[in-house]
Amino acid sequence: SQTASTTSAARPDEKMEQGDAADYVLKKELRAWCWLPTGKWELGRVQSISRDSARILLSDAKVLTVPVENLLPANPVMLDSVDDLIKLGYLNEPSVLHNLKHRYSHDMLYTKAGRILIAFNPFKEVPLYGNDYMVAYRQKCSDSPHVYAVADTAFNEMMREGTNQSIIISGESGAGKTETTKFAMQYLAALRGGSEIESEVLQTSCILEAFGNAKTCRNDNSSRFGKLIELHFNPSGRICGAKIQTSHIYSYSLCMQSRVVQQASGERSYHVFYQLCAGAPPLLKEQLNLKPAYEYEYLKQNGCLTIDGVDDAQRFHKLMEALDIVKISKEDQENAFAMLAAVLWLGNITFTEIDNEDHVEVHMSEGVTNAAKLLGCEVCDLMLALSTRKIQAGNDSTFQKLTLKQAIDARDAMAKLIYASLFDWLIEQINKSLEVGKSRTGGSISILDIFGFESFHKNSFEQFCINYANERLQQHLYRHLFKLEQEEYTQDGIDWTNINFVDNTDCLNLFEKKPLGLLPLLDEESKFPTATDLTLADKLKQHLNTNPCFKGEMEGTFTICHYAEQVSYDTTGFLEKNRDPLHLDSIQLLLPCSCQLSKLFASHILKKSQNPMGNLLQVKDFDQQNQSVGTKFKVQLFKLMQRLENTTPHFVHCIKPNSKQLPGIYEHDLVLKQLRCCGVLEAVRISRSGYPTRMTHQQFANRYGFLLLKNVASQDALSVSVAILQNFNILPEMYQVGYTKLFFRSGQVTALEDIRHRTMCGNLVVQKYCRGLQV
Ligand code: AOV
Ligand code: MG
Repeated sequence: SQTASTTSAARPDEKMEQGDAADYVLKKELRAWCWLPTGKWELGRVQSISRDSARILLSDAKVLTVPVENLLPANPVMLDSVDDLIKLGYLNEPSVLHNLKHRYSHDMLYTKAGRILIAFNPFKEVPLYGNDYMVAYRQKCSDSPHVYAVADTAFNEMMREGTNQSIIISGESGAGKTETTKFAMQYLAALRGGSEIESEVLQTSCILEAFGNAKTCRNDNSSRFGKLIELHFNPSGRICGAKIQTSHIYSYSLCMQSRVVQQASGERSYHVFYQLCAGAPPLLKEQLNLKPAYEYEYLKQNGCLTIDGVDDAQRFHKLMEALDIVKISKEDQENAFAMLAAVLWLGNITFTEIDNEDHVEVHMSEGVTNAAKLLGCEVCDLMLALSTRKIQAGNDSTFQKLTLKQAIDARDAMAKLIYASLFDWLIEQINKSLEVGKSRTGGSISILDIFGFESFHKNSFEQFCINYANERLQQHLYRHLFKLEQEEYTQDGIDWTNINFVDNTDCLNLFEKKPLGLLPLLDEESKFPTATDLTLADKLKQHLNTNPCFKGEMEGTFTICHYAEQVSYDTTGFLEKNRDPLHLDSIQLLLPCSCQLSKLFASHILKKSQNPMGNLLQVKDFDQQNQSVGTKFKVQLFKLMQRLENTTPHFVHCIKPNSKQLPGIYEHDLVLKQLRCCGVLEAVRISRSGYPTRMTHQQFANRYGFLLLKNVASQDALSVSVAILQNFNILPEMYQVGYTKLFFRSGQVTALEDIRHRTMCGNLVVQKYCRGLQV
């Protein structure tokens, strides 16, 4: 049996007694330190163990008697700050959390969890980045986990094997995905850097953030779109081009657009509007009749116009510089700014009632005149388009007057359509400028930065789509982790058939399965003109209530059991958002405009909706035969996943340590929730059900060989290893011997470490030496 001195060696100031921990494995594992479930997990010292309860001493000197099965074993102190969770003898939740907290409080932001890199957001500047660090990772002088190391691995693998790589960055809003993406890009651009294209690629972030990011209550610089950046390299490892894909993950009527016309309190519209108003040079201001941001309805409605510590005017200058570097012509830049100003002026258009049936006409104001001028149309045409609907009957057309609500919708729809088109157009221009030349490419690295899993008080169609995307991404992660795990076992010739593995296929089926999945049922219901959000909820409940991932509830709500957590959705607005009706009168107005971009946007939308024969549809043919938003989103997602499927993935998961966006605060529950969400614990669990601890024969023999107390120097590493395993009674089901490595079940090495400690004990110098070592 264990004696007190053996395990407390790591904490020499403490003495402990331990009862006879004979056969019961858990008792055996509860050698000295354990975790108690006291609301949150608390570290305690085992004083004694009786038949089924244990006496535990807490840090506040209280002693509790607790049922043994409620306790979890804690790791020895030497494992307090391992840089890979896989090295922890015990992989239980509190041990993982304790390790991460310890590292975070010492500004060690990065920790590996097997094949996933965990990245904490410090919410402050930390000296971990910049040229010196990049050089250190490039020259392999540092082996502590870092996003640079991930980028380096991806790069080397691409160069060595000629395979395309991907870096998949996940995490909840404000966790640091976009910043991490930039660090990875900077590293890859610096590897063989120095030419023009690298700086062009880096400047795209500034442009994308201006047009696609906004202040939300969770993140002052929240990406409201998903992006996949494909960096192409030539055979010598220099970046030779890049391609950005954005439309894959969001769609026309998703959150991206509604922000243009409306924001929740404490939030802003897209940065670029405020930057333009604050920073446009005098001449541009005059051309666009620009006013300060507080003059525009779309910007001023909730009173949030600035962000602490951000100078919008200065950002605008940066933006113009970036547009220059990416070689967007001055003319195109001015056209784009004109479209932004047009959107702002549209928002200032008001209506007056003209009869007692609530019909309206456009109130003549500088809003209409400026908007018409910027769009390149006649004022009267714009007024007509915003207050009437054209009805085509044969060759005749009549105009139906709009009500106030319809007119406001028409105005906002036009603003949204222009902004979304502008965003797409801008990406297209950037891609043209970064296009990979004809030269042979040596491979690519794609970096994915999307919006993370969301669960709010009230969850709507946006969250439904975002969380569905995250389910897909999660499956990608599961499949690869498991596949790679298997490969490692197979390569080393060990038997892996007894490893269980659970994934989220059931939940994905709930979304996708035809005809009775959430998306097909939603599409079906969207086709009925008389359907409502309540009939949708009923329909889902009727068909899906037997599905274990689904719960139909009262009053138009339902719950999905996601891989991360249960989320309850409110069906209000689902049908309308899924149908995504296009505002034809806007297109009809813009098509003949004299302004180049207005025309282009309108024809683009028409072209995108070509009929199956490939003929361009006329405006009059263009009706609701459009694909639904849900289906479009799914198709985009599949295309995106296909691109990732042919790459070797590297996973980075960002963690937000607190919800206050402040440095130095570690909110235990928040971190735990994210770890559960992202599947890190799940990934760790997958490893645990396998053989998480690996050592080469040589490493093992070197570390424990002296315990055999006989001279083994002449023997080969494998024989020494086998002798150790036998001598110390490691049960055969607890390890496997591979061709090059030994694979251990969780906790097994901890037992050997104990013996090693005991043997080396009594000598404080040695002890100190051991504590400094990271195993
Ligand atoms: P996100 O991309 O994950 O959120 P960001 O990358 O925008 O989150 O990070 C949010 C903020 O955290 C940044 O603006 C920085 O102030 C800070 N931050 C993040 N990472 C670091 C770091 N490594 N060092 C210093 N500061 C950092 V969203 O786009 O909302 O899901 O949709
Ligand atoms: Mg982001």
